[in-house]
Amino acid sequence: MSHVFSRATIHPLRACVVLALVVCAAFVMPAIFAAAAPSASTVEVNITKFAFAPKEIAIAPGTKIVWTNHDETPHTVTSNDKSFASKGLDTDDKFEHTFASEGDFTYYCTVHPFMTGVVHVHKQ
Ligand SMILES: [Cu+2]
Repeated sequence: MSHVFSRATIHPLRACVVLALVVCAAFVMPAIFAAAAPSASTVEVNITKFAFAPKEIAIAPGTKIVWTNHDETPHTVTSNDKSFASKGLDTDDKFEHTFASEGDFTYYCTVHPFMTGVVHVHKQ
């Protein structure tokens, strides 16, 4: 009886170790590979207090930027060369764009043209 009991108490510990290894393999290893290949990443830009934050950002080609409007006021993300343009973004709305090629891309909010930002896309 005591033999069964001790197996029952050790087994969850083993399961815990296995779980830790699985978590390590599932999350830590991809993170290491992702750090080695930054071209497939996503970067967040916040729209808050009538400004893009960060206003200026440098990324590698292939990076996706996700803008999120945290203001109570609608804003847009509109590039000066019209290569990308969001609809009017209400509170908590998101807009994303993947920058495939190198260059400097300036953008602004069509509702508030004083709101400007720039994305520098260069191999890093
Ligand atoms: Cu705006």
